[in-house]
Amino acid sequence: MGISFIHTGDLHLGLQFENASFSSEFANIRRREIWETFERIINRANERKIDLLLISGDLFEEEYCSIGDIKRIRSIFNLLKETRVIITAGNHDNLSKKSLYKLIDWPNNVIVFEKDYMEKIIFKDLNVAIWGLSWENKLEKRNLVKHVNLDNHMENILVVHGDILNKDSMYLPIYKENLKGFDYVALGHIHKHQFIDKNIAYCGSPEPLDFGETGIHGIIEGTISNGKCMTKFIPFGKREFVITEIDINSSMDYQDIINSMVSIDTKENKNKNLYRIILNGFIDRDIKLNIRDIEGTLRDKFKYIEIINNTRLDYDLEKIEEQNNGNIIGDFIREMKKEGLNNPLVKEALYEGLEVLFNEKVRK
Ligand SMILES: [Mn+2]
Repeated sequence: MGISFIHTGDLHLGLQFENASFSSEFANIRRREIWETFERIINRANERKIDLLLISGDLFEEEYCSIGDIKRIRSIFNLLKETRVIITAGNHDNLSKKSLYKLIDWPNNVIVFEKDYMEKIIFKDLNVAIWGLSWENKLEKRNLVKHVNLDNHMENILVVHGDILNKDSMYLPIYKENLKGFDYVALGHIHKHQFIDKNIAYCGSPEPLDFGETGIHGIIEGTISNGKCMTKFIPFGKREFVITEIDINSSMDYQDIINSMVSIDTKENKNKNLYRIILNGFIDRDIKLNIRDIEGTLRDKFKYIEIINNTRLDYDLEKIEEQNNGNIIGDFIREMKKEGLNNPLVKEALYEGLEVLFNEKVRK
């Protein structure tokens, strides 16, 4: 016996990615992929005959969803054969008076917490009490997760969206000392998965949403049997966001620079993941990189790539010093050389100064 569960949340279905760096075309692709991953989670629950699907808030983006989207979520939940769904609303899908949650009837296997105080739902056949509460606003400074008396003859699970890392948070601060006795606490809000304790966890967003969410994303799967909770993080995201920095130096030619980017990962990963490449260092001033051009060139090698150019144009210092003997530029170079150009900070300062003196800034 025992209970099996999948813990997910922070899907943000319907998100428009207005703050992300993608084109609207890519935003559309990404939005579709989040729907697909939501369906994959449902399929997995069916395949593994999971008892409980715990959704810890931010299932959808209220602002961008229509009633059609909510009906689509319902029809996906309808695919579940044996799994019961327990939903707590977060800040992005909060249960305000005009909440989309309230506009449709949910199937019998789907329960949404409707109050902003601790309530429990009991499934007698599973011998489990599931506790939770939902947000009613976009901000929530109150500590709503109060200590509750648990029935120790049952397993007890808490599902909630909030911030356990900061007691002064505006995003529903949660005090760990109030969580004593729960067999599992399913948290939402922080998009990077993490175990606060072995039975208290943020599942993270199953599909990362932007370059602020690098690393592997997925879901948490677990079982509870006689008060013993076992959990496991399961990588489940279709793609990862990857940020890589590359050091360029002035001996590299155009093709070397292109190759340095192409060689950052395997072909398989480049077809799967989303890359932001940051170019640092010094670049031969005759090369004249056009970053948008390079992104275009590399588009057939990467599923998605964006380049940030932080390089500086290299200077022929000997020649400039000679040409400026006796004026401020010549003096400046000589003084900085004394400081030692092997120190990257000194070289940085010299180039920064020369760019100002020559009145040329690198075009980014
Ligand atoms: Mn979220």
